[in-house]
Amino acid sequence: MANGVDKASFLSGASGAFIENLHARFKENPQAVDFGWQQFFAELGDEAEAVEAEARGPSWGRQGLFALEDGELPARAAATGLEGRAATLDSIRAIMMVRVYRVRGHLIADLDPLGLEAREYHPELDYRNYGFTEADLDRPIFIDYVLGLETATLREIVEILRRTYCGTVGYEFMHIQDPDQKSWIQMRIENQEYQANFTSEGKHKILRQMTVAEGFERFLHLKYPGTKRFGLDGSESLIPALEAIIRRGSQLGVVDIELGMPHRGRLNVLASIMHKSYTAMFSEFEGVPANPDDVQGSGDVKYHLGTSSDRESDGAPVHLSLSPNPSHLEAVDPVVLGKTRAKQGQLADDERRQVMSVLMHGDAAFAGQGLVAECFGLSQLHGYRTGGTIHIIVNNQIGFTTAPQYSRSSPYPSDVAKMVQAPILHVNGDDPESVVHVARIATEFRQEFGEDVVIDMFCYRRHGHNEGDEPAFTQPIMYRKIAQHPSSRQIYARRLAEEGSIPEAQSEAMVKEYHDHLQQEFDAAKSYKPNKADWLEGRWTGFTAAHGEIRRGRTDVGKNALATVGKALTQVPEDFNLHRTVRRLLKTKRENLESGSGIDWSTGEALAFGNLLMEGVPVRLSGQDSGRGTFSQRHAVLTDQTNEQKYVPLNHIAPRQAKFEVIDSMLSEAAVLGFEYGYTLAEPQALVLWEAQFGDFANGAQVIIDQFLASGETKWLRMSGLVMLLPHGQEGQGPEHSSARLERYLQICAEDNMQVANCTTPASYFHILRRQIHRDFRKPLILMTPKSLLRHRQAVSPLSDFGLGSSFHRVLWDGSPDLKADAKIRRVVLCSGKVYYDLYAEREARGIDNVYIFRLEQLYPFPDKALTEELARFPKASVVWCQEEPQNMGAWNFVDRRIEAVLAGIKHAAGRPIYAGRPEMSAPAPGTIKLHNQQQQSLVDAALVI
Ligand SMILES: Cc1ncc(C[n+]2csc(CCOP(=O)(O)OP(=O)(O)O)c2C)c(N)n1
Repeated sequence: MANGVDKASFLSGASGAFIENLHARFKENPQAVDFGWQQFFAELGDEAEAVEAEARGPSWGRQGLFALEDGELPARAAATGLEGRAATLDSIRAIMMVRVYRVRGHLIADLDPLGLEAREYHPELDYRNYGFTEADLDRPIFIDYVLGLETATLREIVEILRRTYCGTVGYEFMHIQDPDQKSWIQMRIENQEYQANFTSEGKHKILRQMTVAEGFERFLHLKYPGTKRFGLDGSESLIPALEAIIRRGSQLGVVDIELGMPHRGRLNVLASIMHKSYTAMFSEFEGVPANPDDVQGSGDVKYHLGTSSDRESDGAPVHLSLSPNPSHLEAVDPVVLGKTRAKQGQLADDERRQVMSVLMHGDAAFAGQGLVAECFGLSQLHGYRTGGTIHIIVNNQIGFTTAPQYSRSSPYPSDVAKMVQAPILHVNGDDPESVVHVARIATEFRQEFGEDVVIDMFCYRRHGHNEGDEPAFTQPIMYRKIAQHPSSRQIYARRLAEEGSIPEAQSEAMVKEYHDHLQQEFDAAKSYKPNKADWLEGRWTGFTAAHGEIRRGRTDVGKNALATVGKALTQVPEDFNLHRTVRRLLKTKRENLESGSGIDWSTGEALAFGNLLMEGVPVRLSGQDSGRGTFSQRHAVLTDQTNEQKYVPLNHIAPRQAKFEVIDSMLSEAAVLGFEYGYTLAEPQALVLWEAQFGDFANGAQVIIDQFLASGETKWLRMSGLVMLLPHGQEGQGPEHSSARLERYLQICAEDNMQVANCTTPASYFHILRRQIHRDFRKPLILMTPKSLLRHRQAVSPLSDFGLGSSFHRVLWDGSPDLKADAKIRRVVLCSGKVYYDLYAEREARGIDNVYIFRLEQLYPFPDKALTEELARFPKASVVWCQEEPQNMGAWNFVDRRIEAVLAGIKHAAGRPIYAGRPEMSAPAPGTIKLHNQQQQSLVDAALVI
């Protein structure tokens, strides 16, 4: 600040005492002043003493100011010359200090229940830093209603600031650029009307909640010592915080809260907030599975399970849903957001005030997991916004054994939330009233502004990471402190007794009463049997677990419906100024639809979407650049070339159609895929698709694929009909634009968990998409999608393949009319995806007529029945599996033994398939087109040459 300062003019101002004081501090310790001032004084060198004297100014000036009586200041300040200027400066300096308290007060707030770090002093929060001295403490200063007062003594100002900004709540909100939001928060903090004043009934409620939270953990500790429960011990105030959010939310119109949380305190939340029965929970501790025996699935550990509950808050119904989650910290966040968005759609909650997400986090995970930032990134985007999430960080100041200084580079775990300028409310977990207070502010903020807000609850973890873990191996000092530290409930109960609100005997009776209740439930748990699994309810009523072999569903569509959609696809409003290439594309599309031939991939897709929309099924497609399509193929959103207005043909088919949403997503894979997966959990009646830019990038979302899509149904009895569109194929584009890693998906296929397909025709694609909806169960569909085939002359379908009587086929026959009779076929080539067209072209070029090519349109569930029938036609032919992927990738390792089993089943002479494909490779594709072409040529050669 002092850099470049004109010394003369500066010193002639009335900032003398300020500079004097600063210089004195500089002399004592140069580091104690701002860097700019350090430079300033250093530059002055010997002159400094003289400057100080000059800065002190004429003695009469200061005396005059000190001589003021209370209340005289403003008038005198205005009326006088130098005195007025000095008084004004006092005001400015005091107001500067107020401002700095707003910015930095949290740095010395009493946040840590353990008091591990000395946080009492911060130089910028010292009044001396503003040119005041002790002698000024009782001098009145005109502060012009800042802090609600016209005039106050310095002592009063400091007291108010300390109380407001450095108590058991530390506020971070000055980074917010929106003036309305900032002043709203400031008002909630500074205005006396909004302070946390609890009635005796309110205090009683909080104590009761703390008693339940603590009592539950203690009871489990007693009955199941050393069993993992990831207890809430040390962070019990989470429970009153959640209760406050539910109550205040309900008062402000919330009817549904979607919750997500990690392991810590989950059982407590299940019991205390979700009201899961104690008997059910105790019986799970005894090892009884959570679901009845007749329900399939491998289940999950108890601290991952979710549940939903219908509660009442002051007579108003509130639905709560806690999502099940994997161990992977923060992975559930986008899933919860997607669920919230879907539910908002169902309630037509366009304002997003009725359905709200609440996400709980550990401090280490919040700071460390990139998904948190990705979710903040989604929070205000048009396709993904959910009206603001309340985040609660259960900041127990440790992550497993890792101390905060090793877990993050930022001062607080919450700093990542500043990327969206969320207000951050740090609070001491040992002060449950403050916790409830900030929970209310957070809820009100969310309802008022529809944006994210963070509660960072400082607390501690009484035991090890889990209850069998010894924390003193790594944090002996912290744990010595914790051992001596009374529980949050004890501290609160003592405080209430001291202030005369609730006598000690009463709070002790509360503890005993709750313990006795748990004991009764514990006794009842011995005979408890789960009788009903909580799935296929609500929106899922009428669905059933997948069964049987025939699963085509009715996917065909009548001529008229096809024509109606086709017309809408190729029409734009008269005055809409299309790009000429797009105009040409639409023209060709129209001609093809009219002639009933040459339907390409994107038209097949649009026909699938459009007909679903006409049937009342919403379609939601999100992915990077999905509106236009990565390969300029989709053009689902048309752009007027003069004014950039958008037109979405699929939303103009018929007046009563469902809505088509196509969203160009944020450049994230994990959060967006997680979001869409969450959407499907809440909305089985919509077709939801996520599209990777190239299939290669989907591995950025591997956690969502492994932990949710592949295993969600077996672990948690949660079905999903999500479609993943993954552009895939060897086309010489190098290692990162060639492979969707088909092998990865096939490797995690088991127990009928999902479907993996690689379609070769637009009609096949059309039917497989529609099949997602026209069945009474849901399974994720992993679909390899084409790139060059989007424009391949042969990769087209006649309109009749979409019409009545048509359906999806897991195995497609050879398309050539020029082949020899079955008995003369010497080789059968099995393949999947784009390589079919390479094989076909080469076979034609070479005039080969005794090689038959089958396409496996679906790889899982494996079409063994269809293959059995088809391969039996060629009992003497050799059988080849041809793929363009390297041998250690693609479908080979998956189909190899399955084809062998089919061959064995029909006693086929071939015995087992021969491999024709790329050799094993570490990167999925070569980097040069030359090598690509060589490899492609030789694999096609190997497949065709007998
Ligand atoms: C993605 C991921 N990586 C690692 C782990 C292993 N792990 C489980 S809990 C934990 C520490 C979490 O610390 P924090 O987020 O502060 O929560 P706390 O357990 O302290 O409540 C770790 C590293 C995990 N579950 N998920």
